[in-house]
Amino acid sequence: MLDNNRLRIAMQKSGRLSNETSKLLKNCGLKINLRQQRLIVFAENMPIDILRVRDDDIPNLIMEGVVDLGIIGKNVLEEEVLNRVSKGYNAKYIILRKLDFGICRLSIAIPINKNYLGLKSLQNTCIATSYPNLLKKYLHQHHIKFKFCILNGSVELAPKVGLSDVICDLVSTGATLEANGIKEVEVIYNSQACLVQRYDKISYFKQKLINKLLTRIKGIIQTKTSKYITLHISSKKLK
Ligand code: PRT
Ligand code: ZN
Repeated sequence: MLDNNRLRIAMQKSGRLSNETSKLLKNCGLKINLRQQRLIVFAENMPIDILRVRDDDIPNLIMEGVVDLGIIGKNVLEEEVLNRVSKGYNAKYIILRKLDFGICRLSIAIPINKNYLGLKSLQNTCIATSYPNLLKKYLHQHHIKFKFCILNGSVELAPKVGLSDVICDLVSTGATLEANGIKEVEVIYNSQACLVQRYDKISYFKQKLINKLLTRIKGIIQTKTSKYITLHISSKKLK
């Protein structure tokens, strides 16, 4: 059984967010060895335990109060929030900070040789996606009725195999769409990795530790986006 007095942080075990997340935690001063296959890693120099899981599990771990913090793409978080709300489950959380990595967008895309005639042309189409809730929210706001077929990966394959001409998937550079003869026509959600805290009451001790981590994270992000400039001038020109 894990010690409840230690802060618990969930991170993606292996995937697009894991390298940046472990770099961030290490730059915060945590002494952790993430090279092992262990699913729980104990920081040696701070009362912090790291849970290494699939990214899709992080929102539930936060909203069920199993972990105190999680580092997760906003796309996965919001998709699960919408899912939980539709089932009547609690879906509360606090975003502490955007982390400036894992930047991507959820977009609707169609084959390159098809004309795009606006959102209305998607009426009654079938759209392949791994994000049915985000897609439903966006299209319902625009009064578009549609069907979706869920694919949990390789969504770009859908038009090639005749599953559906329209897809809705994450895009970062756009290279995957291009390589598969597909073009982006609507951006429906912008995302990046975020530090998320569980909503319910947290002990004073843990909150102090979270605040300390947050101050360090702010510093790390600021240094990443700033440049130090040194220049020499004569003292006469100093003013
Ligand atoms: O195994 P696990 O379930 O933990 O991981 P996963 O395979 O579900 O997710 P993973 O590691 O692929 O992505 C984790 C998170 O990274 C996503 O939820 C996003 O928040 C973020 N992210 C940032 C991306 C991308 N960029 C991205 N480009 N996630 C996926 N992609 C995929 C996209 O689905 C498409 O297939 O990359 C392809 C497009 O990339 P470009 O550069 O060619 O446009
Ligand atoms: Zn996943």
